[in-house]
Amino acid sequence: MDLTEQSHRRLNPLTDEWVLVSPHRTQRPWQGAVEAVPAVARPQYDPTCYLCPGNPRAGGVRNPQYTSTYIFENDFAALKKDVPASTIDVQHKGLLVAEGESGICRVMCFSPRHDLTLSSMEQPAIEEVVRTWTSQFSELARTPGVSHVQIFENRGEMMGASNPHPHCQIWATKSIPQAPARELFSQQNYFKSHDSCLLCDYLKLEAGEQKRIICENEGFVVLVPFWAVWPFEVLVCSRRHFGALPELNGSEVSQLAAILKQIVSTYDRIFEVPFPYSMGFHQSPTTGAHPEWHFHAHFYPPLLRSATVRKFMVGFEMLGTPQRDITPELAAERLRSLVANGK
Ligand code: H2U
Ligand code: ZN
Repeated sequence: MDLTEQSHRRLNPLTDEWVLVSPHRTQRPWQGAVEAVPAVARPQYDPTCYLCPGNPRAGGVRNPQYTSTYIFENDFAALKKDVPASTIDVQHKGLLVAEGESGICRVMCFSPRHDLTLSSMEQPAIEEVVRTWTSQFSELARTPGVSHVQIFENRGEMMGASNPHPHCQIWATKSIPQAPARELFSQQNYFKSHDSCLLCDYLKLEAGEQKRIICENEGFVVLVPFWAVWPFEVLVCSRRHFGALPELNGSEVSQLAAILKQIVSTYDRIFEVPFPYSMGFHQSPTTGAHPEWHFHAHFYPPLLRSATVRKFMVGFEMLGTPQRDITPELAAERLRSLVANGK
């Protein structure tokens, strides 16, 4: 079988899900939706922005004149702290089941500057972002009733970001959400059966093959995973085996900041626009011991052919299995060429 020409499916060993790859299909004509190209120039301060320093938020609270990162409890939190942990199973048939889910939702501004992004921020400022993520993770991990902390960023209107001010969200939950729960299951099984870590072993294979690696530094590797679903999806993996941000050493804080800036800047060069994406860290659950868990981040960007044509997860993707045309190897080649050119 030729993975560069023939249709095939690939297994994601982290989630135990399959992706259909159709390399021969990239030439098909496109007459579908064209998304608007987002405006580029933004002011350093926007008086109407609810995240800028000194401005009132939608809930009425006024932001302080913050000068670095800034955290607040989400005014429209999806999860509340005081929810009873009870389970309902209507008529006990296992068909109408519900469970109380409590949690904490915070918003974190990366910078007081309205016009910056992770790609345009200076290295020391991004290191401060990494340190704030770390202290938030530690604090929430210690909070009773929290089993998992999800840090994620929606960037760009296309990904549903409500505001261009550089920010992310942090949701701490009582239960482990679905995506990390699947990864936990796979990593635990692999750890038990191989007596080694799934992602450590995977990184070794990728280091040998090289063709999916985009950029790397002493602490981290960025690659298009063999099983990537989104056209330019990447996985950021620590080289060292550890589970969560508080285990980063001083140089790894700088290396993580540097690699994040590098991958986001590379993304911005693909179509010469601020590249939309949803990204997030997958870290070990905050209860119990997790020797199997390997710290990583996923970037899921929707763009496919140009700044205006996005990949839709519809039809067969919704009803069957996710599908991609451009191979992960070709996507990696394209991204890699932009890292090299763009320095
Ligand atoms: P997103 O851009 O990823 O949607 O994140 C912005 C979050 O900010 C969103 O969850 C919250 C929204 O509820 N928010 C506030 O907490 N206060 C506000 O004044 C507006 C938006
Ligand atoms: Zn702002």
